[in-house]
Amino acid sequence: MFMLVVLINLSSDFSVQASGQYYVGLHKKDFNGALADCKKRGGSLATINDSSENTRIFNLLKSKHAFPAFIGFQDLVSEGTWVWANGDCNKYTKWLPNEPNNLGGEDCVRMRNSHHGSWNDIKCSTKSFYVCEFSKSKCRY
Ligand SMILES: [Ca+2]
Ligand SMILES: [Ca+2]
Ligand SMILES: [Ca+2]
Repeated sequence: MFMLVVLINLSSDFSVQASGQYYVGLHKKDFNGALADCKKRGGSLATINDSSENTRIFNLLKSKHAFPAFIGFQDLVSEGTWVWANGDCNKYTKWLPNEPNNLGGEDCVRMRNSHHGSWNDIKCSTKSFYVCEFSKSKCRY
């Protein structure tokens, strides 16, 4: 029922995917702004649970020309300890070669349009596209 309400609320928004599981933010925001927008919509920044979900989101972002885009992965609390914004304990990662490198202090993550949607850590203040997800986390810390 809750999901239905979300879908109705978002139905007028041009950037909602038909399935309603994800939402691609096309107005660039920093990480905190992106996360707040996802929560306002009833979800969180996307947690990528496996390679098939990475491919789904990669294809979705490709269709919207929305690279690079924030996902819900960050090491803000403890440098080098990466956690998902929605509390999911998922261990899947898809870092680009030589990433994460924390170059100048990078604690947030964007999916890039290279290496089939691989990830790079980036400064959280970098305004970017972003992808929200509305499904529940599969597990929690
Ligand atoms: Ca997910
Ligand atoms: Ca970092
Ligand atoms: Ca980096």
